[in-house]
Order: sequence, then C-alpha cells, then structure tokens
Amino acid sequence: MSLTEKPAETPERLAFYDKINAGNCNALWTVFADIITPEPKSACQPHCWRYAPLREWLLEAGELITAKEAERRVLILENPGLRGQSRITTSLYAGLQLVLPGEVAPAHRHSQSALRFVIDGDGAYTAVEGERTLMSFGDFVITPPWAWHDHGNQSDQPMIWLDGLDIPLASFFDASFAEPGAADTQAQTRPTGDSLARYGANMLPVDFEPRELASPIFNYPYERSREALEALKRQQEWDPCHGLKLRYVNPADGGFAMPTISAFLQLLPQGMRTRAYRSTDATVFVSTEGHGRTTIDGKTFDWGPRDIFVAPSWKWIEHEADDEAVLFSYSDRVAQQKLGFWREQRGDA
Ligand code: GTQ
Repeated sequence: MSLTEKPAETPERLAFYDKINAGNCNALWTVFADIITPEPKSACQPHCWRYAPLREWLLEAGELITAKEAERRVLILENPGLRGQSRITTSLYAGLQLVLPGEVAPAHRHSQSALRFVIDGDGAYTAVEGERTLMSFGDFVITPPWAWHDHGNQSDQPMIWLDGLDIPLASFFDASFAEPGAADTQAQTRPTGDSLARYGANMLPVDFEPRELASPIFNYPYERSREALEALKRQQEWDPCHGLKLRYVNPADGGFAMPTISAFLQLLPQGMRTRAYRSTDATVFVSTEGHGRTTIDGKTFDWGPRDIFVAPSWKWIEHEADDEAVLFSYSDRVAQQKLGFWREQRGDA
C-alpha cells in the first residue's frame, strides 16, 4: 500500500466493510489516503473582501438592528470554501463589527478569545474586566478567554473593527461556554490606560506573577507599533519573504499575546516583491496603509487600505507593494506551535 493509493476492492472486502460498518467500524485502509495526507488539503480558499461594499452593508445593518438587539452587530466574513460555517479559515472566525454613536454592545463573556483590529472611526471603547480602552485606527485589542467585555461608542462617528475569534477551534474541542453580564455596561474598576502603564512600558509590577494565558496588555496602540516599523525601516534590513515583520507579544512570557491566535504587523517598502512563503497557519490579512497585490496559490488579489484577504494553509504567498504598505495579520500559529503542527517554507530565490 502507498500513502496515496487505496488497495483494490474485492467482493469479499466490500462485504466485509458492510458488515463492520453496521457495527460502527471502518477499515483504515479505505480512508487512510484521505485522512493522513502527505500535505495539507483544505477546503479553505484564498479570497479578498474589498472594504467599500462591506462598509455599506454594515451601515445598512445599522438601520435594521441595534447593537443591543443583535448582541453584536457583525457581518461574518465567510470563506467561499467554507460557507455556512462562520469561518474565514478552518480554525478561525472573522467579522466586521459596527458600533454606532451612543450605542452599547452589552457585556458578556465566552470561552472564545477575541481580537479587534480597528479599521474605521476613532474613540469608541472596549471594556475588558472593568477597564475601558479607547480605540483608534489600527489598534490591536484583545479579549482573553472568559473575560467580561462590552463595547460602547461615545464618539460622534460610526466605529468599525475587524473581529478575529477562535470560534471554530472552540467548536472543534466542544468547549464553548458563554454568559451574559448582569448589566449592559461593566462598572469601571480601573482607569483607562492602567494596563498599558502597568504592563506595556517594558516593565512589570515588581511582584507580577502571570496567572492568565493571555497578555495583560489588552490594547496595543497602532501609534506605537507603527513607530517601531518606522524606526526599523531605516535599517533597510528587509526579509525577502516578509519585508519588515513584527509580532505582538505577551510581555509576561515573550510569547504571542493570545493563547490561540498570533498577530503580526508588517511593512512592505514601496516596490517590494516578496519571495514566496508558505506556512501551515492559514492567515487573515488587512491592509492599513498603501496599495498592492498578493498572489496566493496562483490567484492575485489587489488590495488597498482596509481590504481584507485570506491565505489558506500551505499555499504560496507573494506580496507586491505599489507604495509603502502596512499589513496586519492573524493566524492560529501559536496554537499549532504549542501542539507540534506548525511548519513553514521559504520559496527559492
Ligand atoms: O464582540 O464579543 O464578532 O462575542 C463575535 C462574537 C464579536 C464580541 C464577534 C462576539 C463578539
């Protein structure tokens, strides 16, 4: 038997399969090549969502339902190969959330971890465990597993962000729990900025002992991350596959900020064409600045600011930037690494 070819069937074998199937058994050699594949085989497809129509649909949703009635007013980005499953990749969820001025998305908590990446508007807040953070364009905000969170918009403009959650992972493990808050809005038990001052200044409280899996910082402001890219780009040390790519870090242990989702911010200088790269973590990208195109598994997608695109596991990715471009991205890399699955490969020069 080979890894990819199935043994020939005989009448005796077929009769045998029927017999054992009736007893809830199956013969491994009839399915081996389907379940232990030499390379990842995914229904997930490369795809790009342009922001303009998404924004229109989201604002239309804003006239149909309130954030409170919807619990979360979100349009789910469904991978074309995984329709009806609320997935953008096999393991991750993506949605675009709208909170209108004066609205509140009520407090709740769930097993699933969430990230927010702000793409439109300025000044709405997310409260996590009693602390509010004001959100601006490009901020990366996390909600750890089972943490109370609510969102509110006291600014005068609609606020839209990309939600990234590990919903499919929680479903896979049959480990989803959720609970509504006692009130729509959490009491503020810590001042805004507390976490960032305590944990986000390259210092930690002297007796700090990490007790959570997620980073104690829950807002990584774009201003700071962008500033780091700006300073580093002067070194002209471009990675041939990634340009200049940084990852968001949990200061308590140097790992990723979330237990199941890795997040990154990268800069591609004007005119750069990256060398092909692939890894087993299917990745969701959103551009914050610049224009370009990305070829994934031979399909090319043009993108500009706020457009969202997804690359499946183990498909070659090549970026090309027309002007200086910045891409945020997230994937399940941290989970795969912990479980021993993660691989990457760089293409030939
Ligand atoms: O903001 O808590 O897109 O619970 C999906 C589920 C957002 C949220 C989503 C959620 C949230």
